[in-house]
Amino acid sequence: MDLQQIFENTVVGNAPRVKELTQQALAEGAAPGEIISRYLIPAMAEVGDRFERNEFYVPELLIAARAMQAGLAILKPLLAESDVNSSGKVVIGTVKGDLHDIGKNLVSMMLQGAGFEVVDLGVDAAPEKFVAACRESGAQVIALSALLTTTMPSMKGTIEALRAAGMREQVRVVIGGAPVTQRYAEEIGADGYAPDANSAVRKIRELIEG
Ligand code: B1M
Repeated sequence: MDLQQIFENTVVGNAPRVKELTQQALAEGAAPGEIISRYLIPAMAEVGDRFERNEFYVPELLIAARAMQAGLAILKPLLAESDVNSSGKVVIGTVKGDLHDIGKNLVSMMLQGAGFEVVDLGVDAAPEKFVAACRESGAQVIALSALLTTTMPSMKGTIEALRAAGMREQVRVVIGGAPVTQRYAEEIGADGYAPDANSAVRKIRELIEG
């Protein structure tokens, strides 16, 4: 089959077709990681470009995102199968006020695939929720995702909440998301920044291994 069809059907938001094509691609031997990095992620980048050019509006973004999730839902268990032994515990979430979760879900999946235990708080997660989840789970790392410039300050808020709870020394904080940069991580006192899902896994492993 022509794997490019996965890209094309994701861009136009045809979720049932993306599901079908993803299943077919796997049956024909395509690697789950390749389907994600070569077709699903570039499709969302294309959708973002069309949005910026005023060729797509919010409804198109939404249906494209649903189509991508349809593919990811099939791929997720396969990534988790490559699990070895637990590499550590991570609390992940999209920060308060922010509803974007595709990138965060990818990072979560890659972490699970790399053998981490992941507590996923979903979207719109307040600083106190991260602190409580860390306390309950004993996680060594918090991974924060933000896609909006207006929600980035909640990353700083989460670090402050950790400090106020007396937990800053035990928990490392890594941040990511399209508008986030290494410079911003340094500015707010985060322990690391990751531009994509693979580097998030690398960075978190580095921090846990010390
Ligand atoms: Co929104 N949106 N959106 N959106 N949306 C953006 C982010 C935007 C850049 C579009 C644009 O204007 N060009 C813009 C933000 C502008 C800004 O702040 N500077 C924007 C806007 C404005 C909005 C609304 C305000 C629109 C409106 O309502 N008027 C609204 C806000 C809602 C809210 O959150 N409160 C909104 C809504 C939505 C939808 C609901 C329609 C939908 C989200 C659906 C969903 O997530 N379930 C949506 C989408 C799909 C997008 C774009 C098109 C795509 C985002 C995406 O999923 N990318 C986006 C434009 C763009 O990014 N080009 C846009 C694919 C994903 C794989 O990449 O999330 O970057 P990404 O994740 C990467 C890395 O960043 C990194 O790894 C991932 C994998 O490589 N990463 C991490 C992410 N999190 C990490 C955490 C880590 C480490 C790495 O932890 C350590």
